[in-house]
This record gives sequence, structure tokens and C-alpha cells, in this order.
Amino acid sequence: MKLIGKSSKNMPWQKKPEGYNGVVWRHEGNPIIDWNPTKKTSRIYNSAVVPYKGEFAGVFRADHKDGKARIHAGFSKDALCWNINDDEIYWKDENGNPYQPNYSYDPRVVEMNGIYYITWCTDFGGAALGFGITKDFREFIRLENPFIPFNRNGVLFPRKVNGKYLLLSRPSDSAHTPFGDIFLSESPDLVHWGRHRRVMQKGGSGWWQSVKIGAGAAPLETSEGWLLFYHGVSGTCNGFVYSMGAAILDLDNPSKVLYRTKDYILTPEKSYETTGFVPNVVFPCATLHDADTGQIAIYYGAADTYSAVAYSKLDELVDFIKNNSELAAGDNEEYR
Ligand code: BMA
Repeated sequence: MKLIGKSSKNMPWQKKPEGYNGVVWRHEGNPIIDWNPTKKTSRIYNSAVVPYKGEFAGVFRADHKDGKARIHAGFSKDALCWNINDDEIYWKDENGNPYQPNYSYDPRVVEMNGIYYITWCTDFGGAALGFGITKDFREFIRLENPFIPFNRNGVLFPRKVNGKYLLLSRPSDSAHTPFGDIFLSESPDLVHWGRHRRVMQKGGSGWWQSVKIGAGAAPLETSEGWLLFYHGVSGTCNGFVYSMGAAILDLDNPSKVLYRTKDYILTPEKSYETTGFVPNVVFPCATLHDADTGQIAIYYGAADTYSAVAYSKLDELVDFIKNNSELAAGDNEEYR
């Protein structure tokens, strides 16, 4: 079993604690970002990090003290202690004119050939996907929004598949539900998107992903298929609960789900996950990973307040997904 990609010797890593029986375990120093991390911001969570020039950079969701979400750039030597800019990212369009979103949240980042592609949820007469690039996390160029509203959780694949860029997303209505399934769209040029496919549906025999699901971190290429961490939501008397699951999508045709976890692999348990601005949320948005060892660090937002890290090992995780898999009714049906 192989993780295909670069090695990352300096990514954060901790061994699984003795006696722990899950396939994903939490970083001992969680949360890595606490309340009021910078002067202007009150909570930084649901954020994306990548290796950058031998160290790390990231795009962070930061809720300001006016309550509105923006995205900020940040830098780190060890990917645990982050130096996050107090000012939000200022976008320019391709002609160099300011092109600032009203609000921005839940960014994801992937690198292809030295360009970092950022997707996030933006205001486009309603929640939709924003899209932009940077080469240095200092200058940011905003490109065309990929889709009309309403949409959230846009996650780009880290390479073209069959010559096309691929983008996972979760179309929705103007509120928070319904429309809870993950779709895949392809593009020859990152401007025109089409050939939409429904990849994964909410549901399953359990309840943890019964209300909606959304892609989390950019898919990881492995010898077994694309490994996707995603969030699943259940409804309770006390509101939504966000947990994390994992799926494996076919390498050549990622609209086909091969396996997905019947049970969640992480759910709110620790106080920083169960208590905060919005209780009971774990929301993965990124991974760091080392192709040589199969070590994976998952970056997730906790309780819409904190940033946290959890770890897993590729071989153990993939075995677990394969042996504990259940597709939802309708997954892999030709549905266009
Ligand atoms: C979703 C998004 C996430 C958030 C989650 C729980 O709809 O807004 O940013 O973490 O709700 O509040």
C-alpha cells in the first residue's frame, strides 16, 4: 500500500497512544489554536495547511470580532505553532483590481506545479464557492467563481485526472440543509466546469451522516484509490453534530466510491470539540502527509472555535475503511 506524493519529514507526528483502539488519534497538544489568536480575530478553525518552502503555510478561516468570517494567511516552521496574519487576505482580480469577498469561510488549498489553489465559501448572492491562487501566500489572485449559488465545501484534486481538473462540492439551498450530497465536476481550464456526477450520498444505515456530508481535505492519492476525509452531520435535539468519516474513490474514475466508513472515525468527544462557539463539531479541511512512512496529520476545526490535529497511518486506515465499509443507498448509481 503506497501513499503517492512527496515526503514530508518535518510534518507533525505522534504515535498512537498505548491502548487506544481507534484508527485516528488526537494530537496531545490540542487545540493548536485557541480563542482570540490575533488582535482582530476571535476564532480560527476549519483551515487548510500545506508544505511551503521547507516549512508550512496555510489559509485560515478567521471569525473577526464583528462576528463575520474572513480568510487569513499564516506561516509555521513546525505546522503546530502558527503565525497568522492579523489582516485578512486582500484579493486582486486578474487585472490587478481589488476583488474582495464580503465573507469567506472554510478554505481548502492544493498545490500543483508551484501554484497554490484556494477554494472557499464566498458570498455570490448567497453561499457559493470562491476560487483563487497564490504563489507565495502574500499576493493572491481571485479567479472566476466555479459555480452559481448555492454551494459549499469545494475541494480540488491535487492533480488532473484523465487530463481534467476535478472539483468536489456540496450543492445546497440558501439555508443549511437539505441537499446533503457530494458531487464531482470536471474542467479543462479551471474556468468552465461540467460533466457533473453525484459521488456520495448522505445516509447509510447509521445516523452520524444522515443529514448531510461534505468533502473535507483534498483527496490523497494512494495505490488503493483517492483517500477522502469528509464530514458527516446528524441531527439531535440539541442541533447538528459534525463527525469525520473516510472514503476511497476510484483512481481513474473518482465519481465511483469503492469504500466508505460505516462508522465515523472521529466524533466530538474532547471538551474543545464539544464546547465552544458551536458545540459538537469536528470539521476536517486539510492533511499533511509523508509518502515514505504513510503518516497522515489531519487538520480539523473543533466546535467552530479551535484548530486541532489528529493522526493516522495509511495502511491501518485503508485496511479499516475496506473492512468497515458500507456504501449509502444510491452511491454509484448512474445519476445525471
Ligand atoms: C457549516 C459550516 C462550517 C461550520 C459548521 C458547523 O455549515 O458553516 O463552517 O463548521 O456549519 O457550524
